[in-house]
This record gives sequence, structure tokens and C-alpha cells, in this order.
Amino acid sequence: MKTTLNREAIIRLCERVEGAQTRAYAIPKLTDEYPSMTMADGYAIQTELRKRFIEQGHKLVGWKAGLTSRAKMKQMGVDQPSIGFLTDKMSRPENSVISTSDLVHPRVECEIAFVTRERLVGPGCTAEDVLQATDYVLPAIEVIDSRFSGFKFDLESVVADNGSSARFVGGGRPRYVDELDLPTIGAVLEKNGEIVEMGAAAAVMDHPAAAVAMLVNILAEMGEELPAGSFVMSGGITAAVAVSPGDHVIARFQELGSISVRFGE
Ligand code: OOG
Ligand code: MG
Repeated sequence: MKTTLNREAIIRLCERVEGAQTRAYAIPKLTDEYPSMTMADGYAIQTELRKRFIEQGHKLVGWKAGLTSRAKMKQMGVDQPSIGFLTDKMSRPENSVISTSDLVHPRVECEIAFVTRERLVGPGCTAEDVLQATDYVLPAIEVIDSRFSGFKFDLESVVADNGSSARFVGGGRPRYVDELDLPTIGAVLEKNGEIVEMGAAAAVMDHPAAAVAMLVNILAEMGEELPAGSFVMSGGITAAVAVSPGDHVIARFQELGSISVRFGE
């Protein structure tokens, strides 16, 4: 991947995103200052952020594909998927209360997550390769939180902001993929007892494993691979739903059980 920003600008923008993420405030999208910034620049900033968090003792537990369904692309006004990294500090247990005071404007998504038992290396990784390397799948709720004002961004900016990654909750009923017809799995998202979104896993690139393959191929462009034992989210099936303190969210998945979380101050 070819970057256009110099090292100094990448560090400065990384520090800007890191400040907004760790202190939960909104910033203007990065392309306001650097209109010709590219996706490669976005990934260079994200990589810098990942290295910093790891240096601070955060553990890399996996990756996420984002903007992989038409519902998500339409909601955010973009036309391409992206990837981001996941650390232990972002993980929250099922049935927990997730605090919102350390988030800017959280939204929830329902996703299928994969746990791998073999490493995956691109380029040329396919959905079949992913299914072959998968130990099991499980449902997940992702809590995304763009650090950009009004949750408005372009791809270059959101990639730098680690794909809006904030919190994630894996749970429900883990299953082996060969026991499921993954694309036809339905998901219903409820907020405070009302159904707010619904869809099927096929909304994610016709098969969520295709989104994981796409992720592995982007990793390859960054000179990285997906190690065995990774937790990988394949992307929101439906549009994301805003949450505030007091909200109770349940994501119900056909065959995979459900995940419940509450939001607090
Ligand atoms: C970008 C993150 C998208 C997904 O599952 O599509 C994402 C955003 O919408 O802020 O996590
Ligand atoms: Mg997501």
C-alpha cells in the first residue's frame, strides 16, 4: 500500500485519534485537513495506533471487518469494506452493563464472529479457506463509536479511527460451521423490548466468511497475517442502532442463541 502522508503527519494524526478515543471526544474528520489522504494513509495511522496500544500493554485478540453489508454502507454513505483491530480492553462480557461515559456516540450492531484454529494468509484467501481454518462461529454485538463529529466520515478517516471500534461482546451459542447454513442465519436486534433491525447473515457479502477472507487479504497488503486463535467479527448484518444510558439491547440469532447487554452512564 502506498502512503502519501509523511511519517510526522501519520504520528500527529494517530495522536489525534488516540486522544479522541481514550478521552471520548469528537474531532473533525481527518480529510478536512488532508483532503488527498488515501486509504493507505488511513491504514498507516491505524497501524501506528495498534502499535501504541500494544506498547501500552493492550493485547491484540483479533480483527473486525466493517462496512461489509449494504445496510451498513448505505447508512454510512461509503462503498467499500474496511478492517480494524480488536484488543482485550475492548471486550465486554455478555449480560454486562457497558458504560457510555467513556464513549462519544455509541451504536450497536449484530454480527457473526469467527474463531480460527489455523493461521490465514493472503493474498488470495477465499471464503472456503476461512471456513477450513475456522474452529467455531458465535454471535457478537459490536459497539461502534466513531470519534468523528456527527458520526460522519469518509473511508480514509474511519480506517484511521480503527473502523470505529470501541467495544465488543461475544457470546450466545458457539457452533461449528459445518453444522450451519451460515448465510441463511437470521438475526433480530431488539432495543428496550422492541425489534429495531433484522436481517440474515447473507447480507454480509453473501457469506460472512467472504468478509473474513477480504480482511485477510487486506492484512496481506499491510504485510500481516491472521494468527490461529483469532477472534474475527465479519461486520454488521443490519444498520447500526444508537444507544444511550438505560437502554437494554438483545441480539437474537437463529441457531446461535442470543446476546444481551445494558448500557449505563
Ligand atoms: C464503521 C464500522 C463499521 C461494521 O460492522 O460494519 C462496522 C462505522 O460504521 O462506524 O463495524
Ligand atoms: Mg461492526
